[in-house]
Amino acid sequence: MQAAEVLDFRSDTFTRPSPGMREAMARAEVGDDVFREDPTVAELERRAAGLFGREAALLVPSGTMANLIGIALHCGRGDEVILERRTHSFAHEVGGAAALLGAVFHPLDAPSGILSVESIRSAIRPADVHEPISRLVVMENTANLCGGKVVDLEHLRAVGSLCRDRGLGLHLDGARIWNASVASGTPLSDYAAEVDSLSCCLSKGLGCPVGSLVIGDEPDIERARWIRKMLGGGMRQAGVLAACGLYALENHLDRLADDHALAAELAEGLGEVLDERFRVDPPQSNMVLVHTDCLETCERAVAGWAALGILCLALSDTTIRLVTHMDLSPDAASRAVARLQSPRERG
Ligand code: TLP
Repeated sequence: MQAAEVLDFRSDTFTRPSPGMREAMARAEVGDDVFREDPTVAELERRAAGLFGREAALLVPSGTMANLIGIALHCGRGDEVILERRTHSFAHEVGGAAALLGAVFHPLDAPSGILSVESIRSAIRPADVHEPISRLVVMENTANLCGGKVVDLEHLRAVGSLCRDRGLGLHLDGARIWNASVASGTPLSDYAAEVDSLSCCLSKGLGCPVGSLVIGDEPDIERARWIRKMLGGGMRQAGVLAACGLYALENHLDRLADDHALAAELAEGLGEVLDERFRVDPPQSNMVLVHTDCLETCERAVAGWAALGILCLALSDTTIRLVTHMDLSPDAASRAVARLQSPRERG
């Protein structure tokens, strides 16, 4: 008997380069990108800057480095970064901005995971010799740890306007800005117009093996190039990676709508088969959050589902995240739900 296919909902970071992408890598023209001699990297950076309607872009190895650079563009030692507690830069980037830049995090709790303009306004410090200087707001779109929520353009615009009025920078962690754009129909350039700097990842829903971009005005991106080198992120024949990015922008962007539809189908199915210990959030993009009544239910569900070949991650003691992506088959949601149908198997 054939083993059941593993349905890997842990993250869209688990996607592997497709055959077409591997061919693009093999064909890529390359050079030493630290010397700015890699034509494929240059093309990707030009293409991305154009897509976002900004002056320049820089390819970096990871979303973590892209955000660190974004923060470094605005903050020196002792400068404060206002962000929601579940923002990736605060929650999942190893405290890098504090450790490496000396920036101070000022995390706020927003019930929805998305900071209101009012909460940012009241978090901005007065000019007082006792207090750190509020320098930067970091927003995330989609907001990962609260279930891939889409920040709408009007809200980002209002935050941007507050930041400009009060002299703060605004950095957008757009690791999944592609998903936000496809889900909301908002052009990437409309989001990018509201922020000083933006990071985005090629290595998540777009299916690339490696790569993120920092996007913004030319002088900032020129500084970003120096910071990248300082962090050890200058890459040599990175055209093989940039070729993946170019391929993904051409072939994998619009199809994110399929991932969103799969997430919606999965959420609906889970809502039907899981019992009252579970509550399923309706997804806004490619993530489904399942809230459980206690730690034990959560742990038993993650382990029990894994035994059924359904892989997912616990985001907290009581929250499970399932992420849809291009390496799942179109029937992955119905197959997962079918496997969970027997009460004994639910965890
Ligand atoms: N997120 C990963 C994990 O680290 C949680 C995931 O599986 O979702 N910003 C956001 C919003 C992210 O979700 C991630 C990765 C990053 C930045 C960091 O990107 P990488 O992993 O390339 O450093």
